Amino acid sequence: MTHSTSKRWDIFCKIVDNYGDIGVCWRLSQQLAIEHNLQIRLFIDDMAAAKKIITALDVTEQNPVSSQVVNGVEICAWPTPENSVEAQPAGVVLETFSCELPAFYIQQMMLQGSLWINLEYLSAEHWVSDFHAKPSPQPTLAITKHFFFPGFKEDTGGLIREANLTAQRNSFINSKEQQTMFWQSIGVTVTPSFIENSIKISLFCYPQADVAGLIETLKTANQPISLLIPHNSLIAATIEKLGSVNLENSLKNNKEIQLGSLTIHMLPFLSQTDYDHLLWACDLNFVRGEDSWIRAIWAEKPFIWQPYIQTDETHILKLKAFLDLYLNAATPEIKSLVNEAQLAWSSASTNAIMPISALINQLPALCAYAKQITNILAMQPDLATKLVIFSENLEKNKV
Ligand code: TRH
Repeated sequence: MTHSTSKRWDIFCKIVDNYGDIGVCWRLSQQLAIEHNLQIRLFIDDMAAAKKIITALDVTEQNPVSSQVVNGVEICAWPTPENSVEAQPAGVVLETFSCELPAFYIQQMMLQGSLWINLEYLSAEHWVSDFHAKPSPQPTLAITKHFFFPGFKEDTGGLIREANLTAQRNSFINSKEQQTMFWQSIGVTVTPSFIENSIKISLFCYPQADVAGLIETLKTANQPISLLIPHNSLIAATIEKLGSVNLENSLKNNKEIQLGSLTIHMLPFLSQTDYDHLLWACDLNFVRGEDSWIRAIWAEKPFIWQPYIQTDETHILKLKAFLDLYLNAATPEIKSLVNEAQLAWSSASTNAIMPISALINQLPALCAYAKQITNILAMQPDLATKLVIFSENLEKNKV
C-alpha cells in the first residue's frame, strides 16, 4: 500500500541523446501509475524527442505550461519559474540520471517537505550495492537527496519489469498466430521458410559496432538467416554500401535485401511494445544502452549487449562486471563463447572477431541458459515496487 502523503509523484527526464532516458522514464511512469495507483507527472525537457517513444504525444501544442495525459500519466513541459504555480512539487520527486532539477523547484520542495530520490543508471558493478539507497545531503540546501541504483542483486534497486510482462511473453512465444500477426503488422512477408527455417536475429547497436563484419559472416552461413533491423540511418548506410542497393527503392517495392544466406529486413522504428515482441520472436538479439538490454534479458533469449560508449573504456568495465554476474552459472564452454562474443562486439580493435557462427551453432544451449538466468532474476521484486517501498520507508522515518 502506498503511503497517503506520497500518492503524487513528479518524475523529471532530460533527454541527453538516444532513447534510453525517455525509454526508462516512460516505462517507469506508466508502471507507477497503473500498477501502484500513483498520480504521476512526467516533466520532459524535449517533447519532440520524447515523441519517438511516447508516440501518442501531441507535439503540435505550443503552450509551454500545457500538459497532456497519455496512458494515465500527465506529461508536462519542463517547469520554469514562470509556470511554477502549475509545478507545485509532489510528495515524492524522482530526478532521473542526475538530470538537475530546476533551482526554484527545489526551493519549493524544501517548503513542502518533498522526498527527493535520484534514479541512477544501471550497472552490475560491485560498488552499486554500497551506494544504493544512501542519502546525499546537499551542502547548501536544507534537503537530502537519496541515491536509488537499479541492479541485479537483492541489495540494489532491482530491474524494471511490469507485472504482466512474463505472462504476455509466454503467451506470445507459445502462439504461432500472435507471432505471424506481429510479423505482418510490421511489414515482414511471412513465408513458411521465414517462420520455420530461418534463424532470426534482431539488431540495435551503436555506430561503433562492426555491422559490416557481422553481415559479411552471416552472408556465408550454412542456413538461412533473417536480420531484422528497426530503423537506424547509420546501419542503413552500411547496408547500402555492402549490398550495392538503394534501400529506399528496395523498401518502396516492399523487397527484403538478399545477400547470400542472409535476408535483411529493414523495419520501422517500433513502439516499445512491438520492440518487446521483436525480442521475443527472435533467436538472438543485439541490444545496447540500458533499456533494450533489460528487455533482452526478460525476453529469455540469447543476446549480445553493447554498453553506451564511455571514455577510458569505462563501458568495458561495465560489460565485464555484467558478464561476471550473468555467466556465473554457465558451463565453461558457454562462458568462454559468450565472453568472447560480447567483448568482440564492444571492442574498438579490428582484431576482435565476433564468433557469430559459433553463437548460432550453440543457440539451443544459449537459449536454455538465458531462460535459467531470467527466471532467477524475475524472482526478485521489480524496480518500481522497490522504489515505492523505499519512498514509504523514507516517509515513515521523516521527523
Ligand atoms: O537509445 P539508447 O542508446 O539509450 C542510451 C542508454 O540508455 C544510455 O545508458 C544512456 O546514457 C544514453 O541513452 C543517453 O539505448 P536503450 O537504453 O536501449 O534505449 C532504447 C529505447 O528505445 C528502449 O526503451 C527501447 C526503445 N526502442 C523502441 O521503442 N523501438 C525500437 O524499434 C527500438 C530499436 C528501441
